[in-house]
Amino acid sequence: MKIQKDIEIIDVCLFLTKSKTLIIPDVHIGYEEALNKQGILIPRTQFQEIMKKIESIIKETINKFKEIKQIVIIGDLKHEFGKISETEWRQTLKFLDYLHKYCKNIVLLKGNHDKILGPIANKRNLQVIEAYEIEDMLLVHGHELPIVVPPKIKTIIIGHEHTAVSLREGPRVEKYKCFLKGKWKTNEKTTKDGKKKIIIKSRTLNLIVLPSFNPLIEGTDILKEELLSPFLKETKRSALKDFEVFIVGDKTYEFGKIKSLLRK
Ligand SMILES: [Mn+2]
Repeated sequence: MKIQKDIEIIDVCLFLTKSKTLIIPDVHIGYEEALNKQGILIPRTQFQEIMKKIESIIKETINKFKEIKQIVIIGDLKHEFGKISETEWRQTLKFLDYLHKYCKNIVLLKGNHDKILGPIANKRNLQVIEAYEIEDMLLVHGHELPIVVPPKIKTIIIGHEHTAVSLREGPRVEKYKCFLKGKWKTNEKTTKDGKKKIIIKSRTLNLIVLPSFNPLIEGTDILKEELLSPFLKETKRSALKDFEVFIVGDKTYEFGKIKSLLRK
């Protein structure tokens, strides 16, 4: 399904059809291990599920669009803060090597969980960067606002928030991952050029938010829970209600605006 001109939703990923770029959101490899360490015992099937999911997404993308020229991992490839466990090393490299079979050009964006992703990236000669520009789009993880948004940028794409929504179906309430699309305003800024004061006026850009990739992380209910990303936190509640919701199920469902979900 198309979320915006030249941007397609493939499961929990986005595909930029012009540059043939696949954007992969928060994979959080090692999440299960971290839960296990906290004493929460769950079967360790997460990585198999992650691999199954990425395989199906890559296949679907190639079927529809023939090739993938570039892959951008939009932050939080791995879960644990601080150190890298042996399992994480192995699984993260396996994940990257799988992607590399289909696409030689992989870009790693830094997430808030990626404090020391560097050593893993070095092993595969990849660079970890803060932000990535493609055409008129700026890709960032979303835990921090960008210091500058270049004038040519019209759309910002982020992950981090793990957006989801709870829907009632008869007596059951089920949580679904979802994409959000809305407007985001940059802050007005004043800088100086010598003695001259320059005011950079506020601009309104398109904002697209991806859900989490990890099957174990359903995410934050955007209708009920507190939002994390400064992109969404700083957007007024009233403006947030105008964001459009795309729900990820057996396929993508266009659900209209947040305010229409609130009435249901
Ligand atoms: Mn994050």
